[in-house]
Amino acid sequence: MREKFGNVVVSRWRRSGMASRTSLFCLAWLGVGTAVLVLLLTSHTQPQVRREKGRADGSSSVVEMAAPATSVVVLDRGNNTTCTVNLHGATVVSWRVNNQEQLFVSKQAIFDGKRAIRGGIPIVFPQFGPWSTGPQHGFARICRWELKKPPERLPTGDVEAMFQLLDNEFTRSMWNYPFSLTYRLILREKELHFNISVYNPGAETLSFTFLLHTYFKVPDVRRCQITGMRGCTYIDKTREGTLYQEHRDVVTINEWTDRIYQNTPLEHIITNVVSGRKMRMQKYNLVDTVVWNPWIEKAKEIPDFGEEEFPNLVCVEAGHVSSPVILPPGTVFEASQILQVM
Ligand code: TA6
Repeated sequence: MREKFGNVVVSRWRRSGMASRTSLFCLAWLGVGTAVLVLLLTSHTQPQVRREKGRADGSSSVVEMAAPATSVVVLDRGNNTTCTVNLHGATVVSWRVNNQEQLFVSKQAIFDGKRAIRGGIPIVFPQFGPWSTGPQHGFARICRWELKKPPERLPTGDVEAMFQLLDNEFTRSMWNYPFSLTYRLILREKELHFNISVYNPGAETLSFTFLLHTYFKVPDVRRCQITGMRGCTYIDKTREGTLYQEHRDVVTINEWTDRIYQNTPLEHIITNVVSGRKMRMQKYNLVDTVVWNPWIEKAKEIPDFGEEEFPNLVCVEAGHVSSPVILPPGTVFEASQILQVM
């Protein structure tokens, strides 16, 4: 810009050049300063979260926490109906139906990517209970699973996602067999569907037990009733594993309860779950049902569990545990569970 200042013009330019270089310099520093400020601000308000872009239809988001210990996958069906899965154990840590949480997760639960998560739906495989070559309830609930298929909205409006665990050095150090464990979840309006398949790609027959260790959130476990156990035999782990037969139409819980009901029917109804509603559990190829509540004394022995929390959960766990699944080479074990809020 030529202005009639003689060399001033130049200098303005120059000055203006100088001025513009100085202001550019300041602007640049201002920019850097602002960026740092924003970074600082955002890093404090939402620590440790980097949200990857969700699908256009909003059916999903993958949230990666800074520590690789915790990655969660959110299936979002809309209408405040979501299912959140932690890749640590492919543990469902939340199932909200119209914004009502259906699952119990302890306030003392530890998310360190090492321990099993105390609550939600941990997956028990390949060993239910104490294990000579590995941790109680097996390694599936303490392994990091792969997100095989990110959440996708189906033509029905439901949202589906798939998770997978393959044998690795860690699993083979306890159970030296190749396997492929796949877990497909479908989030429906008032239902959550679980489809499990275990494939044996190896040359030897596999023998394992499997269970979905579901922690249902309840206002007061003393008011819950569980149907479908009448006539079934059960192993009572509170009485040295003695075998008994259930004579009641509905099972109620008013003390430490830890029972493996054998050959149970395909369906159970649990009453007085969240907001007094009923929960239907339907299961296929999961022949047993474990019922557990640690009550007062046992609750004190569990480090990642609040002593006062025992009234607010009931574990009703569909599984194949009282006898092992025998899986010859090249074959697949398939099982499923449907939870429905009634
Ligand atoms: O499924 C019931 C049960 O086997 C109980 O015996 C109790 O040990 C519970 O599981 C919790 O086990 P965990 O290994 O998660 O502490």
